[in-house]
This record gives sequence, C-alpha cells and structure tokens, in this order.
Amino acid sequence: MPARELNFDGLVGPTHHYAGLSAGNLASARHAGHVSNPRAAALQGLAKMRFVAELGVAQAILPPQPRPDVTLLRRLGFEGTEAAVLADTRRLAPELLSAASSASAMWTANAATVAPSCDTLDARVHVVPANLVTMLHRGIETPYTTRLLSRLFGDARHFHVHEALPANEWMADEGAANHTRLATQQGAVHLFGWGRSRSAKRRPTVHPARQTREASEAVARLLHLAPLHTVLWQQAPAGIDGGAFHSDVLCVGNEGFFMLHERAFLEHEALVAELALRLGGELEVAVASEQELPLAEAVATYPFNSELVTLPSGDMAIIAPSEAQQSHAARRFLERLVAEPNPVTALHFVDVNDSMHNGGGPACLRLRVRLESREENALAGRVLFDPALHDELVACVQRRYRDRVTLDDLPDPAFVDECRTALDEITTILGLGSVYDFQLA
Ligand code: SUG
Repeated sequence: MPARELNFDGLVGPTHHYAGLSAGNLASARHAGHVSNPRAAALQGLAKMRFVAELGVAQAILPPQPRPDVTLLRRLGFEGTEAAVLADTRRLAPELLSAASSASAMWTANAATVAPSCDTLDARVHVVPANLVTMLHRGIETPYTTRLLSRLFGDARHFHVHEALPANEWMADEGAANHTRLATQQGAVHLFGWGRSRSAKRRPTVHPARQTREASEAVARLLHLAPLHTVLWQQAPAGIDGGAFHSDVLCVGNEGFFMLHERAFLEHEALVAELALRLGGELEVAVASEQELPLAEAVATYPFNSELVTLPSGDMAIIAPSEAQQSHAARRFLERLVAEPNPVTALHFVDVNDSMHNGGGPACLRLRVRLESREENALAGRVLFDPALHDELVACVQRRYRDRVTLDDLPDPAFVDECRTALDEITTILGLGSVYDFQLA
C-alpha cells in the first residue's frame, strides 16, 4: 500500500505569549515576561508549513485551542462573569491567567503518539492523545486534542483514537516528543524515550523528567505494537538536567536514519546496538559527541529538533531552526551529516524564532502521521496544506492577530472576543465545523 508521512503542524494561537511556565525548559525561563508577537509567530509557522509542502512533503494543519480557558479558572475557584473571572485572576494569580491563556497547543509533537497501520496488530492507525500532566498549562490541552483528533480520525475502519492515559504523575505522557519511529527493509522500531520510572535508580536532580517508563509502556500497548516493534530507553539524566526536557531535543530519526547527541540517552552505544540488531545493516546512525557539539549548545540551538523528512526523490532533508545556523558547532555538525554518505542530501534553515523563545523548534511544531492513501482519503476536514489554504490562513492571521501581547492584554474582554473571532474563522477555513464550546453554546 502506498503510504506517506503527513506532518500536522499546530497553528500558533492568538494568545501566544512568554510566561516562563515550563520548568526545565531553559528558553521558556529565559524569555518569561517578554512582549510577544502572535501574528509574527503564526506567520513564521505558516511559512514553515509552506516551505515543507513545497519540498514535496505532505503537510497538514491543526487549529489552535480556545484560550483563555475560563473553565479552568472557574474550576480553580474564580467566580462571577467571565470578565470578573479574568480580572480577578490577573490580580490574584497572574501565573494562572498565563497558564489558562498559553498557546502551547502549537507544539503538536506533544499532542499524541501515533502508530501507522503497517505496524499495528489490527492494521489500523492508533492515536493516543498525551495527558501532558507535568505542566498545568499543557495538561489542559488534552480534552480538546482528543476531541479534535477524534473528529479528524473519526473513521473507525481506519483509525482508533484512544483516551489519554489517566492524568497522574505515574502515567505522565508527553506524546510523540518522546517517540521516534525507525524503519528499514528488516522491520520497524518504535523508540520510546522515558525520563523516570518507579524502579529506575538514576533520575535527573535539577529539572523534572516529564515522561515515565510506565506511561511509555501503556502507550505502546494501546498503540497495538508487537513487542518486537518496541524499544524503551531511558533519557540521560544529565541531558534532562542540561535542558533536554523531551527526547526530541536531542534526537530525531526517520526511516533508516537516526541522529542523536551522546547525552540523549543513557548508554547510547547499547541503544544503537539494540536498534542495529532490530533494524539490520541498513540503519545509519550519526552521534554528536560532547566534544563536537556541547550539550548546552545543542539545547540552546536545537539542531536535533529539526524535521527530518523523506523527499519525493527518496533522499532526506533536514529542516533546522535558524538558531542552529548561527551556532558554529551546531551548523558544522549538520553540515557533516549532509557531507557523509547517508540518506541526508539537503539542509535547510527556517525561522521559527518566536516558538524557539518558548523552547519549541521545527520538530516540536509537528505531529507525524504516516497514512496510506485510503486512510488519507478518510481524513475529515480541509486540513491538508496547499497554497490556497496557506493564503486564506495568512489573510486571517493578518486580519485577526495582534502584533503585541502582554499579560495585561489577556484579561481584556475585547481581546478575548477577538481571539474567538479568529478561531471561529480558522475552523471555518479548515472545514472542521464547530469544535469549540463557545461555538456550540
Ligand atoms: O512544553 N513550552 C513547551 C515547548 C514544547 C516543546 N516540544 C517538544 N520538545 N516537542 C513545553 O515546555 C513554554 C510556555 C511558556 O513558558 O509560556 C512551553 O510550554
């Protein structure tokens, strides 16, 4: 069956701002309180989508989530009219207003973990939305993510969208940001990176480990993967303590090519040997040593948070953030990969600077979904990216998004109305019907 990988990018929402909400995410902490520009951030994302689509890679898009999440604030005890709830939260608990207003659903690598039908025991595509339980502002994404993915992948002949794992720190799940699928003629392997478990002796001491081994095991079961297809491996605690809060900050893989930093996983040589055993000689691996590319530089400039895509020619391209271009060591490493005899033949840099300031690179902004053509035809909505869709969304963003947002804008009822108008237009453009509660009311 012909299949191709679709990259579902999350459109940046109109409340995008810098709140320093993510402990262990160094860029988020560094930019806390900076004035944001949601319009520029959304246009950068759309430009990246257009660029990827123009390479001949299948591109799709998911809408933002409704923010501020006033229901969250009511659940936390704020009462009265919506305007009163927002004003009181701004005054009494501004960090909760930020959490309720975060545009973090843009980082769709965290939306879910997906297994293609060619790998699953019942030959359907399985999707497990992530509970994102470690961070409040991210955990509130799960209900909408589940609703949206259930709508898009609603055809039960082809898809099964599961419930997220129970929202408990034992089962903390960050979705595909901790998952890589590799495949050669010999087979496919789903590599799940995890940061802590009830039995692991070694764990990070400075920053939180977000993904648990127990959650990864449960996700692998729900995805209906045969054990032969599954490898679970611990992220290096030193990597997490150095700012690699997801495994995709220090590794990315595609088909038979895997690139990683030596601090991505504990005992990375044993991991590479295990992968080689499962995938055979066709697997090619590129490791950056600490000497070649220091961890701090890799975390600051995100060369591993590149999109690694297969081009129509069969060659691969790396789509890296422009921050990695500006770093001598990161750029040298990426250029080495292109020069070496491996499937990577092209290196491109994209500007997703406003997302990077919150710790989200090109790979964080996309969820990979490998679909056969009959499955692609069963997708609901108008979410496949093409030039017309790009132009309509750009016009909407230019019309509806502000170019400057601070904490003081978030409780303003006029701003909240503007955001709803924008989301209403976006979901209409995407042919999704009514997905938000405010549209259903
Ligand atoms: O969860 N940043 C996100 C970045 C997610 C990156 N995703 C991947 N690596 N796949 C996070 O830490 C910052 C929000 C703020 O501080 O305003 C934030 O949520």
